[in-house]
Amino acid sequence: MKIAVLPGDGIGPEVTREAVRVIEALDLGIAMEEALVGGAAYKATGHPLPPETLALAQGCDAILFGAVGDPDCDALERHLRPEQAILGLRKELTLFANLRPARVFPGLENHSALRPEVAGAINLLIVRELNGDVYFGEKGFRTTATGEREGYDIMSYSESEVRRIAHVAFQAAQGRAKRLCSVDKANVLETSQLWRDVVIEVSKDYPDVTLEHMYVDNAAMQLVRAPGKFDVVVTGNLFGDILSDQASMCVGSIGLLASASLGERQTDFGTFGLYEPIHGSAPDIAGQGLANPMATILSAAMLLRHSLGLGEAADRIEAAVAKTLSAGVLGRDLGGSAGTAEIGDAVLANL
Ligand code: GGG
Repeated sequence: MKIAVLPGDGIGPEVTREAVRVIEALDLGIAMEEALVGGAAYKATGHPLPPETLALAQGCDAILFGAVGDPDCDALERHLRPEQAILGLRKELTLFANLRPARVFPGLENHSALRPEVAGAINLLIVRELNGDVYFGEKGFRTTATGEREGYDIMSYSESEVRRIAHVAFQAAQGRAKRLCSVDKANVLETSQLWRDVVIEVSKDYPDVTLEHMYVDNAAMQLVRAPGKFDVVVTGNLFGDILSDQASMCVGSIGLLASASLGERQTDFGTFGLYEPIHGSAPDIAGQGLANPMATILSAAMLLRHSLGLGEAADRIEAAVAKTLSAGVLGRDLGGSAGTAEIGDAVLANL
C-alpha cells in the first residue's frame, strides 16, 4: 500500500504532518512518498502540478493532500496559479465525486459555536461534482466592441457527467437515511435544467430513495435554518464548493471537515482517491502552528477506509478525534488555544 503525500502551501504542510504521524503510529505497513504541489511546486519547478508529482499520484493507491493557495502567486497567469494543481489532479485522475460529510462530533454538541436547537440533528453528506461546471468550461478575458473589459467562464455539464455523480449520490443515500436533495438553479440555468432532468431519470433506479429538488438559494437558507433536515445533498462543482463551506459552520468549524474525491478506478484494496481537508491554505496563519489539523487527520481516516480497505483503523482515528474534542482539546477555530502539534499529540495519545 502506498500513499502520495502532497502537503502544498500555507498551513498545508503543518496539518498534513499531523495526519502522517497518525497513519505512522497505526503501523499499518503503508509506504508514503511526498511531492511538491501548488505554489511550493511552482516556486521550485515553474509548474503548480509538475509531471513527477502527477506520476507519483498516478502510481499510488491514494493521495493525501493538504491545501493550495499562495498570495505570492496572485499575479500569475491562471494556468500557473497554485489552485490549478488541485483542479488538474481531479481532472487528470477523473476524480469526479467529492464526498464532504458534515456532522456534529461527540463532545461538541454543547459548544457555543453551535446552535443548540439544531446541533444534535446535523449529519449530512454533500456530494459535490468535481470535473465539470464553470471550473472547467471555456473561460477567457476579452475587450468588447465598446472597449469594456469582460471576463467569462462557461458553465456546462454533459448528461454523462450528471448521470455518474447522481449514481454516486443515490448509492450514498441508500447507505444512509435514504433521502437525497438535488440542488440546482433550474429556474434560471440550462445546465441546471439538464441536471434536474438527468437526476430524475437516474432516480428510477433507486425507488427506495426519496428525492427532492431545491434551488441553490433556498438550499443556502435551509442549511442555516434547519441543517438537520438534510441527509445527502448532490450538487454541481460551484454550488457544492460554497454550500460545503457553509455546512462546515453548522458543525463548528471548517477545521473539522474532511473530504474524499473518488472516481471509478479500483486499487487492490479499494477505490483510488484523493483526500483533503475542505479548507484552503490560510496564508494568514501559515507557519505559526495554529491551524487545526483535525480535518486532515479525518481525511486520512477516509483514505484508509475508502482506498485501502482499512475500516477498523479509520474507526480508531475518528474515535480518537472525538475523544480529543470531548476532552476539550480545541484549536483556536473552536475557541480553544491548542496548537497544531498539540492537537496532533492528543489525537495520537487517544488512538
Ligand atoms: N484543501 C482544499 C484546498 O486546497 N482548496 C483550495 C482551492 O482552491 N480549492 C478549489 C476547490 O476546492 O475547488
